[in-house]
Amino acid sequence: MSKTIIISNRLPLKIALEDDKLRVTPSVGGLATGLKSFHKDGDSIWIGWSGLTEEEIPDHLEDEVKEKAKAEDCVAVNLTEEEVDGFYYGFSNRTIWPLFHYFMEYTEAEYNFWETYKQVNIKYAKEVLKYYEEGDRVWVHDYQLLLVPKLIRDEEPEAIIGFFNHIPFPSYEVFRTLPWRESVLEGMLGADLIGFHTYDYERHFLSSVSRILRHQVDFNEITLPERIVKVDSFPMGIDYKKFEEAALNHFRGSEDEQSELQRRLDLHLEATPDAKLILSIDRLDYTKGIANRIRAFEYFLEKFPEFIEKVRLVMLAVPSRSNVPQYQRLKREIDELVGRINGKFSTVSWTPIWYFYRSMPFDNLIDLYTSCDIALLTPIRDGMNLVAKEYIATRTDHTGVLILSEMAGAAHEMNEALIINPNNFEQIALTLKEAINMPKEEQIERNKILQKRLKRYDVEKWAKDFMSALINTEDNRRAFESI
Ligand code: ADQ
Repeated sequence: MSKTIIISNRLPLKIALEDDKLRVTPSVGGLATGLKSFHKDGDSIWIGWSGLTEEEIPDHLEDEVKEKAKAEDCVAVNLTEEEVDGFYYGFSNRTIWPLFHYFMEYTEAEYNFWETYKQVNIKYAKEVLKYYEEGDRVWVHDYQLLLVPKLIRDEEPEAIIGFFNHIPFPSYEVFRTLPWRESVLEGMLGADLIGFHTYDYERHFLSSVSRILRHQVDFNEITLPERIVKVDSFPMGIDYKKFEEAALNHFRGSEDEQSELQRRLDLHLEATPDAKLILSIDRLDYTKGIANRIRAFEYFLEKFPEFIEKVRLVMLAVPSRSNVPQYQRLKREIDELVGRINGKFSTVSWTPIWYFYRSMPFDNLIDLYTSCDIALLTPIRDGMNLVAKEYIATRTDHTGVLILSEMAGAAHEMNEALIINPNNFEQIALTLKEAINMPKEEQIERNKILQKRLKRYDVEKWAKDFMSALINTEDNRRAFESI
């Protein structure tokens, strides 16, 4: 029977070494949380890196790493420290990530990064080829593995290969600045189907293919000499039921079962019953607009001092890529901004910002989603943004207001949210005021529409849509061969 081979940089589980023992935890991040349910339910194996470098794994635990991965239908790719540096922290996160998010001033064109990226992509492709059998479908994910589709195609010309890009694809004018632009496009074109979150990213990609490689592009099909590649948008959904169910259970739980975080949130609500909690959750990343958000919040408190002691920004930032200099600088900037604003506005009984810099267990995420009246998500650029969708899914009484940046892919599907430009502090301040004063009936009306849509287009539907489009490309191939 044929299977699906999922391949991504990281596995959905993270293996760490503690006191000479292996500890397995779920991976955090959009791709892992989104695809996990598809992987669990279907006949698939998942190939990716476990999080431990070759140097970190003691010889006597090598087999155990493989077994731990296998127990979850996963295969761990071994990477050395040097490979992780050049491939992951280097080319992926210092070249492609900033470039694709329009942070050109952060984009480094380092030849050594590119060389390691190529080598590591070959390593991933080889691992896939070990498990590939005729009739299998291969689904490659994200910007760390842009060359893998072609590397597999070169060895298995008949393979059915899909590629999904989880981050934006930039406009041609930005993409063309990449020294290795041809190789990157050719790598992706090894796939039969290339998916993006939005129509805009799809158009940008097609325009780069036609202008850089000069291939014929008709609507959303690219004609190569030997086959046709289909390009389409598949906006990724969330595991809606999981979030809805978790929120419902949360309200059913007794006081004894409450987390410390929930007790603190409840204390806040008791002490200031008419105060509003404003939530933000992101990986600590410059694309997420965290510093902008804090500055906009400062502007809001200055412009509308009547809200002092009446609002609180609850900000969860998950540590991410802390080896990359820009992330270290951003961390310092945020620490300083939070300190300055708390110092400037705090009263004896109130601090404007509660800031958590850590990863939190799932239950605590639910505590936050269900307790906060407003979610303020202000990315400067974001492929999709699943947090926006998760917040809405947990609002089981349909209240709550989502303020969302127009730069997030999710904004295309969430028109009923309050959409803002993350660079416009004036607009953010006015929108925060609007959100605080929004009547319950209006909140309910907006959220019911959003919930209906998110429930229908959940992650399962997303994966199924992508897979059926991938299977349909076989027809394309037959049609092409008969010409
Ligand atoms: P990310 O940049 O990681 O994903 P996002 O889509 O918001 O961004 O996903 C974050 C995920 O991590 C959410 O599912 C959230 O629940 C989870 N998470 C956040 N904080 C957590 C914490 N403290 N503990 C546990 N889990 C936490 C990339 C792209 C996005 C795109 C996704 C999916 O950058 O634009 O939406 O992939 O394609």
